[in-house]
Amino acid sequence: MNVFNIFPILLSLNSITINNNLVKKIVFLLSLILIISCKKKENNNSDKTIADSTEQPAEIAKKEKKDHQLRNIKKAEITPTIDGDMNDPIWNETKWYPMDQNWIGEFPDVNDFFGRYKMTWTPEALYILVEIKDDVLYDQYKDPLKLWWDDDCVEIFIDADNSGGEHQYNNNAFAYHVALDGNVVDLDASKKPLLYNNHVKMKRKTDGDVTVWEFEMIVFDDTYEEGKANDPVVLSKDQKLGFAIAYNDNDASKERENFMGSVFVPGEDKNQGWINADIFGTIVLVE
Ligand SMILES: [Ca+2]
Ligand SMILES: [Ca+2]
Ligand SMILES: [Ca+2]
Ligand SMILES: [Ca+2]
Repeated sequence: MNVFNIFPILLSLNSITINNNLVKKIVFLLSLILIISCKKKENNNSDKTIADSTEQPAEIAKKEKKDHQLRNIKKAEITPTIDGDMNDPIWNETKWYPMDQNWIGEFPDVNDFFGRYKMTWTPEALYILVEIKDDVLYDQYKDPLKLWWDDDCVEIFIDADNSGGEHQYNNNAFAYHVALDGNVVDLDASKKPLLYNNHVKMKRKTDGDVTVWEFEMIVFDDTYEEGKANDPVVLSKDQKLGFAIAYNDNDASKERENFMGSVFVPGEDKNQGWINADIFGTIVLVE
């Protein structure tokens, strides 16, 4: 019942029987309720005004990478020797992670491909040990800058500030393709492939169908400019980086037969690592 409709009723009651003082008290009480309810309404409105004024337009708000496959990476007290041997102390203390995500091609059987890796760090670099079982090592193009992804190669994805986002023709992140002969290739800002052999050092040893690849990777962030003097990122405890690793396997075909990665990629198109750093996992450097 509307409060205003009560007043005439009360007044008519007054003229008939009810004590005048009592009516005054009731009117006072109802007025008080009316004032309080109006005040409350006012406050609600002012709250909404504040909320509206602080809302940012969607395009201004920075889109942040959502961390996934969050993993702690242990520091090496003794820097591993890059020689393709896994007898360094740190490799005995760290666990294997699988390269079991089918990014391109049919899921390979264990004789065709099996891959796993370990990681560690020092302030100077990231170190990666990769063990690959691949029946045929294939290097059809001797020119390292020709269709480099169609030869057997390990591809290492690194995003120094874990920003995620697009990195196809910029240095927001890197996708280093490391070939059997140790050449390191990625696309640069001019949309051309470049050798980055001074970013990643690799030695490998093959025994039968198993190859041990050992990497030392110096990390550069998005301020990197080709041809200029660039300071590498000094790695430190609690630092977060975007990371993924994959293997392009070709045994005798014109194009790569499959591409096996370390991280699940949602959606139909799994071959996104070379463009989109959002799909990288997140590593945290610990001591
Ligand atoms: Ca070693
Ligand atoms: Ca194979
Ligand atoms: Ca970045
Ligand atoms: Ca192969």
